[in-house]
Amino acid sequence: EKPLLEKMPPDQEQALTRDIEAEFERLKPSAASEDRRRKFLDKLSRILNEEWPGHDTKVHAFGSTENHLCMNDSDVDVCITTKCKAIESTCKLAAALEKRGMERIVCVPGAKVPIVKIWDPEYQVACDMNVNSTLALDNTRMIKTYVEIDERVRPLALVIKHWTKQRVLNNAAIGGTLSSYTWICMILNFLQTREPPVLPSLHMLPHKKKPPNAGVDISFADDIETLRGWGRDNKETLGELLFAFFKKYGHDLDYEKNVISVRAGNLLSKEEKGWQFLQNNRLCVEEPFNTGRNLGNTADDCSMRGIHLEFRRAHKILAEKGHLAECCEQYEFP
Ligand code: 3AT
Ligand code: MG
Repeated sequence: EKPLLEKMPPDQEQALTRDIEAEFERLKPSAASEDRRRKFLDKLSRILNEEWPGHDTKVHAFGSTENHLCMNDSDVDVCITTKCKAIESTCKLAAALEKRGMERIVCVPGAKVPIVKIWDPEYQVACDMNVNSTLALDNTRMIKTYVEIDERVRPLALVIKHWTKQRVLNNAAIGGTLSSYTWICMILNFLQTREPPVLPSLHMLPHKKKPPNAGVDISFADDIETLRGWGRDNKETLGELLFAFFKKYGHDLDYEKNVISVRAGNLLSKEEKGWQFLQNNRLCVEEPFNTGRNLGNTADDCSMRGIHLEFRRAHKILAEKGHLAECCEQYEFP
């Protein structure tokens, strides 16, 4: 075997950086798509307040609609806050939404966080909604803050997200792979561990304590004005970063030992977390707020082997030819 390529040749790296910038322009949601999402959110709020007036019901978007990592086909994640008991019963909520013209309604009342899934034919958006489960609003605020710190984060993360979708590595629920949220934590931790780092750990920087949400500490440094440009000592280009991302997860990371921790801004060991014997612990990614949870546990050993091979495939393509398009080619099922 040839020795591993540490860095791309400069001309190849510059071409890759240009390809990432161009791909980012293509992936960014259009103004029309942003507009459809906003109109959908207004309509949902109107429906809920007409059906059940006087309960101080509000509609909050979270996930990619809010964290700057939205793509044209992303769903809209919504948290409804309300004092209304009927809305809290997800099945009554689902029935009301059906009456008002929503389609493809799925009600998941028994889940850890009960949700209703709908499709709005008018604005052509899919939406997952929960009621009064606001913790995701806080982790969304964290992702958004990280994305705003350095202007390389958004294009890099969107291109990697596109790669995960093209290679069928982005389906925690049925595919046994990883959710976008898990992928984003892996990207952020990669940027936190560059030398010098592109991103800090917002949990480790000094910050004001906030009151806990459902018993969980939700405070972290979030004053974007003082954080912007924090990573300017790192001069790596988008091409260098993407190449290094695939190299790290394809070749350098010791999956036996390490836990990826955005909270710590570093790698921790499975031993110090007491995670040596968890189920599906091949990939360990600490949830930054519920730190006892491993976001990587949606992938079993078999699908982790597949994901690992995909990192190596991407690294090899970039090392040999540097072609982003080939790297992101749609996976062909055998
Ligand atoms: P897409 O553009 O929809 O692929 P996304 O950022 O919206 O990306 P998801 O739809 O997977 O990501 O998840 C929506 C949000 O739900 C992201 C995060 O705020 C929250 N979330 C998802 N999974 C978890 C989890 N395991 N623990 C806590 N929060 C989670
Ligand atoms: Mg989403």
